[in-house]
Amino acid sequence: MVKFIHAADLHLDSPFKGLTDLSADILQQVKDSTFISLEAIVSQAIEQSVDFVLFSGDIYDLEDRSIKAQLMFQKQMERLNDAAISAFVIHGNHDFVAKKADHLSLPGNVKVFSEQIETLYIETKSNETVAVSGFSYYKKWIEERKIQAYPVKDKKSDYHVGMLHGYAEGQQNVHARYAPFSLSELREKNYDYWALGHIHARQQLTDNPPVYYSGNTQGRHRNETGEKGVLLVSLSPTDKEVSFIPTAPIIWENLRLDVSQAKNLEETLKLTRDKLDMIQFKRVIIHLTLEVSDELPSRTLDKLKQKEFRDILQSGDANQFVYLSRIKVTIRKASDGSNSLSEMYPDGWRKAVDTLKSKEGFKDVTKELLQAPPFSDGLDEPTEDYLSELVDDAVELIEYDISLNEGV
Ligand SMILES: [Mn+2]
Repeated sequence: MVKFIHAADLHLDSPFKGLTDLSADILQQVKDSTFISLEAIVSQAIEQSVDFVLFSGDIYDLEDRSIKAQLMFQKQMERLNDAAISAFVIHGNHDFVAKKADHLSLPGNVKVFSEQIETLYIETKSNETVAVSGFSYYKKWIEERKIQAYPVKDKKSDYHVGMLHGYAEGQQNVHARYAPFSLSELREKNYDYWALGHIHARQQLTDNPPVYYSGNTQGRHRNETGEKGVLLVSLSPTDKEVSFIPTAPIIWENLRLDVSQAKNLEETLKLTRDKLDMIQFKRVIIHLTLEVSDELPSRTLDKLKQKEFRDILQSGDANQFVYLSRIKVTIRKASDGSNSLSEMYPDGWRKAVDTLKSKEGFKDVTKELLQAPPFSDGLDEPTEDYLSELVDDAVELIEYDISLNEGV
């Protein structure tokens, strides 16, 4: 049997910009979170007594690796070395190996793959041989299908594992510049496991052979929600087992709370607090959408939108906290919705919203506005995330919320 940990996309020393109103100790906890997750991964590897750990790319957030991140990785690899556990590392598009790079050294148990696809061998505790194939990025973009140069399964080894930082066809096409591959190309290699990196949402692509993105090890913003960690993999000639181990100290969530039973400020506050108290995670950053009653007085609505309301709902210290990165207030319709565009024209409405959320559609609709001053000079193109949020806000306004901006 071979037992290993599959980790990817650690993004060590991610900057976590924009969390400006966090208290200093919580902010420090957030900034340390990628390191704390790595420490937890190594502790798990030792506790589970694995044969090796795979790091499938984007270990560092930037190719210009911060000294702090290098020191931390070095220290954790030394812990593995002391426990006689090997580590295999490929570098990805974020931490590609730059020309004339001058990096801190790593202990002898760590094997870093080069630019060319290589196959390295390791013997397990039960004296079986495992072949591991992979390559590291030496530039940001790799358009060629590197998968084609991977060798087929080495028959002399008991197991063959592939490491690949790249984009599986069928995912969003913005990733096409990242060593693209198809599932059938992976299958042709006849490996026993594929340890993928690059996509930050944990997912299994197929069962036979087991092909997984382990996802990143710590969420970094509101689009990287839920528990994050690594996969623990055991393979034997007759069995395969893959299980998730959470290692991220901080969880990001998008939470929608229906507090429309509340008819005044006091009830709204109490109900929101009660619901936030039910959150199980120890340290959580929440993008909160509050669905409130359309019977709430508009002055109350204004209060809910003030920073003060957000401040009193937040609690905790670095060890345990609920932090609200944003509260969006939306009015839940009590009426029959007969005036609602989305109910009168469901298909057309959905189509309009989707069109607006695409970059081209948005450009087209806003071109007259944005091509005139002051917007015409040097306004950055909106990110997909920002665009989507902007359109959501517009939808809320059109559908429910005209009263929201009263008195602002
Ligand atoms: Mn990544």
